[in-house]
Amino acid sequence: MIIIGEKINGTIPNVKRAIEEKNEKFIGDLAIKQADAGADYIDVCAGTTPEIEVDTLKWLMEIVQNTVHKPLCIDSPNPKTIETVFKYAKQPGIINSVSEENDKCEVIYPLIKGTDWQVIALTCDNRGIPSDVQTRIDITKILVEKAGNYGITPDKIHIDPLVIAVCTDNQSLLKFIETTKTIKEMYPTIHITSGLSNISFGMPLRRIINQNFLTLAMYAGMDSAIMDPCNREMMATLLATQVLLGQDRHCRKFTNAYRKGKIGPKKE
Ligand code: THG
Repeated sequence: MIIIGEKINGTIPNVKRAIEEKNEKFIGDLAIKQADAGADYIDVCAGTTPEIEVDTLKWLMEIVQNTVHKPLCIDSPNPKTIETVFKYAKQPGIINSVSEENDKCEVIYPLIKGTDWQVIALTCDNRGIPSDVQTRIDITKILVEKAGNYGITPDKIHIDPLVIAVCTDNQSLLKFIETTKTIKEMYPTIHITSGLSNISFGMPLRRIINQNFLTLAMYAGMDSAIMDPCNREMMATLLATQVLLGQDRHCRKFTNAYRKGKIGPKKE
């Protein structure tokens, strides 16, 4: 599993405050905690008004890069913002994200052409998030085909099928699974990613729903997640699922995480 740590996001109230107060230590600590917990990439999202988004992202990127050696996942709905801050990244990471909305692909794909950068591609377009499987597949084909025009191969792409809250559509997970399986059949080397908390909006006991979503989605072929690696129950679920799916030889990752106190009882 590719773990993208989600905690440096200006839409989270205490992160928003740290950004306003220019609290470098708070942001740096979030980077360290996530890296220690097992994040492969550190997502940075300003979550601010467009006027100060570029400056905020640059500031976040600099702190993370001066604190940990993990690559970034640059998270902005605005491709122009990503284009502007891209040059401040010290090593290739992930762009979050492109989609079939407006000219996103045409701005982002040339930027990462010929590099080791990866990209998250959302299955939505100017009509919004599709409620059916077929439209998600159709959009995926276009996103992958356009990437190919820039020499960007499927192994560099993480498709995010944009899971809808299950209280809004009780077929939501089943559609996600069908989408995931079909895309993996079409492009065996592609990655499938998702946020883990969208599924449970509007529900009680969200953590239980999110954990079970992770297990079922991994079984269907999801191999990347935007998540809180400091959520110990979620990490235990992730590692246990890897064991059960034969993705953890000799159960080594699971037992090592347990020995180090990263899952199960805390060790000091
Ligand atoms: N897809 C893609 N990018 C995304 C999302 C997605 N970026 C933003 C978002 N969704 C993922 N990021 C977050 C960040 C924080 C939280 C949820 C999603 C959040 N955090 C709580 C906190 O940190 O306090 C609690 C986390 C927990 O305990 O699990 O709610 O879907 N491509």
